[in-house]
Amino acid sequence: MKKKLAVLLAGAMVMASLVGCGGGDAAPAETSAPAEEAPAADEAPAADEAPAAEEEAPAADEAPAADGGTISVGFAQVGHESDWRAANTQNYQDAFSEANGYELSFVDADNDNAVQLEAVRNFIQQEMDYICIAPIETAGWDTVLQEAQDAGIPVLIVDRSVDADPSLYTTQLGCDMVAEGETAGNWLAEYLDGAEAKILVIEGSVGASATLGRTEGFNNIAAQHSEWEILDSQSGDFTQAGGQEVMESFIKSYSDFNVVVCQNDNEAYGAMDAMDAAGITYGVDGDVIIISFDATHDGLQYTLDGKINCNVECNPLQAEFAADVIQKLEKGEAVDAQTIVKDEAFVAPGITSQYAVTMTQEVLDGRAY
Ligand code: GYE
Repeated sequence: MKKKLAVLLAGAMVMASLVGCGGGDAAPAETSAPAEEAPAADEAPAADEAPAAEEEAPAADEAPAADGGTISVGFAQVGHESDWRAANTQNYQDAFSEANGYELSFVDADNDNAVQLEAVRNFIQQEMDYICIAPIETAGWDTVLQEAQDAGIPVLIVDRSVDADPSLYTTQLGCDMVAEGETAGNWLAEYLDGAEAKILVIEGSVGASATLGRTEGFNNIAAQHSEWEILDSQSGDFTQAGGQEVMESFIKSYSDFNVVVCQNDNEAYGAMDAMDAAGITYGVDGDVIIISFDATHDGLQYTLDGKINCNVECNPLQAEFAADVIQKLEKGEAVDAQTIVKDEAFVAPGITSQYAVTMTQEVLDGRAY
């Protein structure tokens, strides 16, 4: 519908968003979006028609395309590995509804890189107005991003990040995974207060920015603590079954550990099952400290119950930020090269921390996902 206009805006907006960010570490944008042909008169954004700029992300029921047409969006989602992912998918389906003026083509790539790449290529072939990619892995995106750019389709990298040249996509939005890992490490240092730690890490999916960032952030803090030892670090693939399997194998290999770091809540549920079966106690009254990430509703219930000591949030409700970017592009406004979705951390009752909020029933009641 809005193809030609979107094509023309894409190049200009990448430039503008980088300027808006003061350059950052993003590579200089090129005037890369191929100008196809001049827009027909009825497609040109008339200034007096453009809605006023919004300070905040538009409400979900905000009016859609500036020209009144439906906006087609292809979303290549990671999969359905976790509760976090389910909440994220639902959030996109709600925000990019027909009622809101969108036609959303949703593909669940089931954690398979080839399926995800093919989905993006199909979106390009179908001439979607916009493409959102939640990249399974950081690597391997240059070629297909170039193809999208050659086709003049703006790409939003959402949730996770890629290691491709930033000039190949319009914007990236998501949580700061390194900061999350550092929060976990800082909290642990504060809690242990100089005591020894023998740490087991259940990582997320191999090659995912969520895994790489949380690992890097936690390791940054661990490097400052000679009294800490990371005994092992294995992928549980962000699933409950994966978390359980890795924990079972850790229990066979290590008899002496006092911290388990699970890189998402579902892995923590699996790890708790494995420890229950082995008679190992955990949480505020147990022998093993559990750190988790995501802070989904169930994860926070375990935190409130004192089973998970510290749960570092990653907010899955990110679609409004993506919709805001698309609405800005539709109106010819600049967009930021990157949007960081803010996180908090939560600790079990009885713990007070400068890095985290102490859990209460009220906090849990306010958590919809
Ligand atoms: O932590 C995990 C999900 O990329 C932040 O992916 C996301 C992670 C999230 O499977 O539960």
